[in-house]
Amino acid sequence: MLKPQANSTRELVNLDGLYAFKVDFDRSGHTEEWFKSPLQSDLEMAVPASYNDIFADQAIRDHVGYVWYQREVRVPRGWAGERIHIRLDSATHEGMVYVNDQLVAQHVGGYMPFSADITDVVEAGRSFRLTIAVNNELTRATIPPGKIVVTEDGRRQQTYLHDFYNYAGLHRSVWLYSTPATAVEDITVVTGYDGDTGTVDYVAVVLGEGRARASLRNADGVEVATAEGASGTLSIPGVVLWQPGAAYLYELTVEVLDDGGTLRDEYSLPVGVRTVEVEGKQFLINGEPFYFTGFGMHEDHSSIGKGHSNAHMVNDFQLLAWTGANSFRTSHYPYAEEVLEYADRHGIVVINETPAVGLHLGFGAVFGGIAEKTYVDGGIDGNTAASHRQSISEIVARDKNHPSVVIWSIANEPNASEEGAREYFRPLAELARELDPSRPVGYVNVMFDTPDKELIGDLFDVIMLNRYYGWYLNNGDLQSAEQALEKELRAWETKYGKPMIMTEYGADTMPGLHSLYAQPWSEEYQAGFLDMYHRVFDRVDAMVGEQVWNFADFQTSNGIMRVDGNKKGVFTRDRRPKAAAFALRSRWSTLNNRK
Ligand code: BDP
Repeated sequence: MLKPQANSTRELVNLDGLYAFKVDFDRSGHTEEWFKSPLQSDLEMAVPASYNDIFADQAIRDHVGYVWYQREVRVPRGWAGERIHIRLDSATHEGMVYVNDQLVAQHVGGYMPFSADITDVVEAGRSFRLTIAVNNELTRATIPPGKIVVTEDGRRQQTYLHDFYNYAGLHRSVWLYSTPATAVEDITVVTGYDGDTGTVDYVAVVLGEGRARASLRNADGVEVATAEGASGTLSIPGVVLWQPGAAYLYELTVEVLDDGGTLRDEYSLPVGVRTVEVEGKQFLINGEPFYFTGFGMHEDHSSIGKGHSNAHMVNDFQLLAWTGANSFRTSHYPYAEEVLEYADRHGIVVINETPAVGLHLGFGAVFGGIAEKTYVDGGIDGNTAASHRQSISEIVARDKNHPSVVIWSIANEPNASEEGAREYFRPLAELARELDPSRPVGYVNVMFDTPDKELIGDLFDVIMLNRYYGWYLNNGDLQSAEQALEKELRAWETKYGKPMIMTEYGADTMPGLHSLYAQPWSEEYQAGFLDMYHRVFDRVDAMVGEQVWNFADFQTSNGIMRVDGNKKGVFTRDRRPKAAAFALRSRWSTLNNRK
């Protein structure tokens, strides 16, 4: 799944900006065929952004169902004879794309790109009406799952078991692009090294007839290796490895030539040469033990919600660097591709997570409902599993070539102790490994599924734990929390003997609330809480990483446990530091990142 690019054989037009916008309150847009004429609405909506917080209208914010976007698009004159495609970097959670009167693409899964070849329905030099219907509904068959309930007075409400607001809309860019008839359709690279010789194994999928060749340039633009054919190995004498904190990228270019030697297509991809392995209780990058420091994050900002913004992204990365973080987890869904590209360029290590969050129906009780069984028909069942397979396949297809990505996290806090968990997860773990044998695979474990109850850890390479001793348990009593935490970590170490990462630990904190005492919600309590965890991590051998929950405060659904969202951020939602940020900066900038 190659990201579109402009080069000597391909053109790219960005379609971000303002679109006509209409909320489908009566669910009549499809029957009335709104795509066939200009949308009857005064509203305009910016792309990319979530629409929820833009309109000062509760009905729009709470809407469950489709919203419609529309604009005119002109196909460049010079594109005659080329294949023409439309691509949405995401539509949350379902997108239906119409070119004039025709449906050209439909995709479910809110955090992944999809595209359509529209060559046959558009004309170079002419314009067309682009209409996109975006649906925010979540059901037990979607990833993440959710459930729509109907109130007594007939209003539909979206419920879900994950702790972040169900922002929706066109969160990422929209593109029009051209490719030649003979084209590079996909590239997969796997890197390695032997001594100071690096290797880049590449496999290209080529559409149409042509002779493929590959070349590799170093960061100075000097060609260092070439190979003939659609697949092969490029060797790099005196390789410079991609290292955490010291990124180095080569550029791989795959070209397709016709019989006469004329260039038909080319595609270039940044490549970082590095290896990732699990050995005993260690996590190795380039053969050296790596210790993760950083955060679980969210794509979340005020006004734009989950909309991608390069300015906010750069600011978030700068704050990561300021704290001394070397990594983050894309909790709880794949982030915009720009985020991974940035991490590639700056040597930040990523745990890349699918949107499989909320697969624990026992959590219903926590969110004010009832605790249900998870692995039953109509619960997390075969339909959910089919979407989950799609999520895993798509995240690997999109992100397999990023050196920054070192672990696939295939789920966050699923029920891992109930009957059915093994049957559900075994094929998914196998699928992830089959699609990408080059990276460790894990899932993130919830606090209820302690090592005495948990049933699936042996299916994975790393143990990733979210723990809240001192918050949801032992609230305000960090001494008891410290003992309980250490006891549990040692039990995991004994049970599996695998590398362990604390993927979440944190305390809700009101900025500006101070206390001399161990008082939950105060800035001092958050700092003391983290400090306690760090003491324990430093005593447990198998711990190979710490990622605080969360990087910044973020919006959630309503509930008595949330005050305008989740306040476990080390930064506020507008990215001001709480006291804990300084404490982390002091630990992480002095901590030797290799334990
Ligand atoms: C965990 C979830 C995370 C929540 C966090 C919390 O993985 O999404 O936001 O707890 O409660 O259950 O703050």
